[in-house]
Amino acid sequence: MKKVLFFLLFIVITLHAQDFTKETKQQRDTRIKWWRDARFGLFIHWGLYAIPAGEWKDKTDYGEWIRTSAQIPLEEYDKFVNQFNPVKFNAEDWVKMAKDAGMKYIVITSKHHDGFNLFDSKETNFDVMSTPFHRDILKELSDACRKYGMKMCWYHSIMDWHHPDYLPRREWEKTRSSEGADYNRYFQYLKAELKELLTNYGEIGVLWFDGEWENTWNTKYGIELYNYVRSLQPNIIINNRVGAGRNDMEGSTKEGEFGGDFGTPEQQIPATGLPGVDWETCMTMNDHWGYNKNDKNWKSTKEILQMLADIASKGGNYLLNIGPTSEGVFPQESIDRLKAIGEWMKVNGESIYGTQASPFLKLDWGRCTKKSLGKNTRLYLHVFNWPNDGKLIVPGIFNKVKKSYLLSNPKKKLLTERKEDAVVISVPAQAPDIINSVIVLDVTGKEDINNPPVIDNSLDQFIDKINVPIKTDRKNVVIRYTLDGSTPTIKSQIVKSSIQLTDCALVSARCFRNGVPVSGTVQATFTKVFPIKSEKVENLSNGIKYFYYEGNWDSLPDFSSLTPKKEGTLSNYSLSQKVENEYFGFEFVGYIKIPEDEVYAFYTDSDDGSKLFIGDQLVVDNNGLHGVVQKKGLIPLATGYHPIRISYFNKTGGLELKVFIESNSMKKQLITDEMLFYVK
Ligand code: H79
Repeated sequence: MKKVLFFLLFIVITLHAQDFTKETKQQRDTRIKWWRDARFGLFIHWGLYAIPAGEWKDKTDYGEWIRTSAQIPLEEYDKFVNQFNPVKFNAEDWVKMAKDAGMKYIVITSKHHDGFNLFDSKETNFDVMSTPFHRDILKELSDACRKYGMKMCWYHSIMDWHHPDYLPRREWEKTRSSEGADYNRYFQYLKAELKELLTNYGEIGVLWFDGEWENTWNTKYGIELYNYVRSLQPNIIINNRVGAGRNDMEGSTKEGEFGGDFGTPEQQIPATGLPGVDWETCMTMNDHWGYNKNDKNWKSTKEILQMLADIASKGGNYLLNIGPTSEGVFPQESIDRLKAIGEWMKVNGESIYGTQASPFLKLDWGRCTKKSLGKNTRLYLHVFNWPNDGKLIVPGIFNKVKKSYLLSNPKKKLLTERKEDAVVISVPAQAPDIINSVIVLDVTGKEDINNPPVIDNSLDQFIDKINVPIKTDRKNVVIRYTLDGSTPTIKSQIVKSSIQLTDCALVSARCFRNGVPVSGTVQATFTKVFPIKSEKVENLSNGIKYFYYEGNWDSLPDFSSLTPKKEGTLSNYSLSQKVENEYFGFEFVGYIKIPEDEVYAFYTDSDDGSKLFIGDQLVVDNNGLHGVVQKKGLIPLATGYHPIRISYFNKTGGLELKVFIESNSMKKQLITDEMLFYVK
């Protein structure tokens, strides 16, 4: 009896696999802390593509994508396996160089899109053990990382141009049949490889997925993989490319989509960070990820270090790439840059590690990072442009200064004085560092910066009235406002979280404390409009008409001049009626039922382009050849039925179409079946 109970218990436990996507904020903060503190890591793109080194036939601009970009047949690419012999590879050298540069983690390509594995995998022969080198590179690297206190992390591609079960095939691979290929079996292979990577190499810091954008991958696989990886290493950190909802190279996760643990901007730094999420910018030192022997377009040490400060000032991490050669060494230009970066980090690392984003909206001379010192605050002023007159002006800060000094010379205190809402620091005539001199400014209490309040003008038109939220996160201030464009004074009305407008207005808002203004003024315009009349239509049924077209377009064609290949009705707009996976378009035509007189915002998320019309008016123009992009437009509508037309086209790559509606009194939501009608 006991045995049976234990067996049942075992079943219950195994069936109830843990859902790691549900954890408390505290659990998450604890897990991610080391990564947030680290701020700086090394990306390594290394594999068979290092052998051609970017050259194929008469072209020299290839990188790690060479197998697909140069359309190299599988059998021919496979020959690199017999040539891969990086005899100069020394794991400890690599780890020491990263460490001396101030990097805290290394992310290396356990497998890139070409499907080649840099480790000893029992799941495939397409791995390093089949090469003349015959050494488990990832074992040597992970041992070296452990020895030097570096976090070892894997980049593992979901897309795989080699595995027979991976789908789809490349469009140009006409002779590589996909008969018998089974994507679910590929998914099992992916998991089996990850099991090796997460059990044979000790503790792994990050799993960095990529190549998730093809049609075959979806959120369900993503969440399963996320949970699988964390079930093997509960504390591991996983990027958002495990899911299926990334905003292209901008790297944020689309609204409502599964986004793993952090966003992944690629080759770019988001203007104001990624609000509310952890993120990491990955970037090449020249123009290629994998080794390209002709690419001499190296970023300077100055550019790299200023980007590091810029990223830290926006609360992100920097993952800087190196593409080692087929001999197993870093390019000399990369080594030189690591060294120079290390020299700066030795003096100034404190201003990067464990810091938080800048409280200032903008600083003319550089950037700022921040640390909490109990009740007080330390600001690191990253000065890119040293003042000519020996006076560094820190604008709009109300805190009392405790002390200030150069990070390169902590013993010598710098003089500071208050000039109205600015602190002026007396600095030496010469910049201590021509790239970025860091000044510490310790102040009393939490930072109190003169940032203006924020007026929510996401809907800036209305019919009868509108509630406009106006907010600040500053303590002990009141917000005062005017509606006529004049600057708010101590006599102006006070905002209580939002204001109500019943007429056109130019809203101005400003923070006050103890009867004096303590911020600049922010303004936004709101316009009162008339709703567009609805139409009287009869014989309506729920649903929408669709017209399906085929063609090779770079932007939306005039569908009215084309003949549809197929047409019919559906309960909602959907791409399900397509015949081809590429080169097609749709028009959805019907009526939308509007619940009340209001200004409505419509959004389309589409890959590639789309447009949304209400009546004859183009409301959302999201045209063009692109990955998933969201565009928005406003229109005032009266209660009742309005003609709606949604046009969409796809050339190649991913496919997606989503349409949202929102108003002052309706939360943003997908258009539902109940809202759509067509004339029978
Ligand atoms: O590993 C490096 C690159 O090989 C890889 N990511 C970095 C870290 C990379 N893969 N693709 N790209 C970079 C750029 C390709 C973008 C596109 Fe797309 C793929 C354009 C169309 C398909 C992603 C998905 C952007 C739009 C849809």
